[in-house]
Amino acid sequence: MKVLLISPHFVATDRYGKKLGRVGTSSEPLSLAYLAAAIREKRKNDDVTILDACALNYTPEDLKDYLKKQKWDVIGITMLTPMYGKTVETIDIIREIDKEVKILVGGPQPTIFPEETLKHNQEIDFTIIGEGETTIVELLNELESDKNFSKIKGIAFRKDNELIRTEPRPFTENIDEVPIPARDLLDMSLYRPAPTYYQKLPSFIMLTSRGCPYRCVYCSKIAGRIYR
Ligand code: B12
Ligand code: SF4
Repeated sequence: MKVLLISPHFVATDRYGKKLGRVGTSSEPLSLAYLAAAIREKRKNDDVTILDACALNYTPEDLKDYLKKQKWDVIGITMLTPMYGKTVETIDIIREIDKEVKILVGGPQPTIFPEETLKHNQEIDFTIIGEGETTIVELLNELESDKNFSKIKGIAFRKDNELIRTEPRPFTENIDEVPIPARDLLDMSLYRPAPTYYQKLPSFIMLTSRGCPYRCVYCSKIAGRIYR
């Protein structure tokens, strides 16, 4: 299968405003790099690509041109709540060009609001709840075979106009089992931390744990309460 993973055009000025945007960090989309690595490890015949529309500063026209160049079977998008508008814009562009491609959306926003995200966006086929490495592999397997999506843990989808939410996906207990993010699919020269955070480039983000036991009220706690 040809799988495209997109990080929407949600740039530093969208996050920090015009003045601070110039010094805002630009970091690799770790979520997508983890997913790509899992797909490559478990589904050796797939062709997986990451499009970081944010780091590449893609306008809607650039995205259209990119999507017109080849046909994809599945497009996965990562979505934080503040990038809701940019994600919907991305989905609309995809659908304008390809009515058939399966669209999956994962990340904090669909993890917190899986049914609502589907309900308000008819073009999304699946929302992914929680960690995606195993879920995306199982979903690709099922899209290619029986299409019995109800058995896949950690997703929501539409069936006969009804919204179905499957059993929760347990967190990966031993995160050493998660493959190293596929940074080779990204142009790492595009990324840099905030100015006072580095001495030399290139730089990359390394995640050494998942989960947190604390209870800060503003935190989405999407990686669970257990420190792994
Ligand atoms: C490290 C981190 C950062 C780093 C690096 C982020 C990066 N490059 O990936 C920095 C400091 C740059 C950062 C910036 C921001 N962050 Co931040 N960040 C985190 C943190 C601590 C870990 C994220 C992470 O890398 N996790 C590891 C990866 C593997 O997990 P993941 O991203 O969740 O992806 C997994 C699943 O969600 C799922 N998934 C994700 N996308 C997709 C897509 C598909 C198709 C599928 C199938 C699955 C899937 O599968 C992935 C693999 O398991 C989280 C808190 C947390 N504990 O999760 C906050 C968090 C994600 N950040 C948050 C926010 C708000 C931001 C900013 C918007 C802040 C700002 N105002 O600028 C920016 C946005 C930057 C951007 N464009 O992504 C919020 C999001 C809240 C929300 N409701 O959306 C979080 C949840 C913290 C919080 N407040 O609760 N962040
Ligand atoms: S903000 Fe979230 S991840 Fe950070 S210490 Fe608080 S509860 Fe833990």
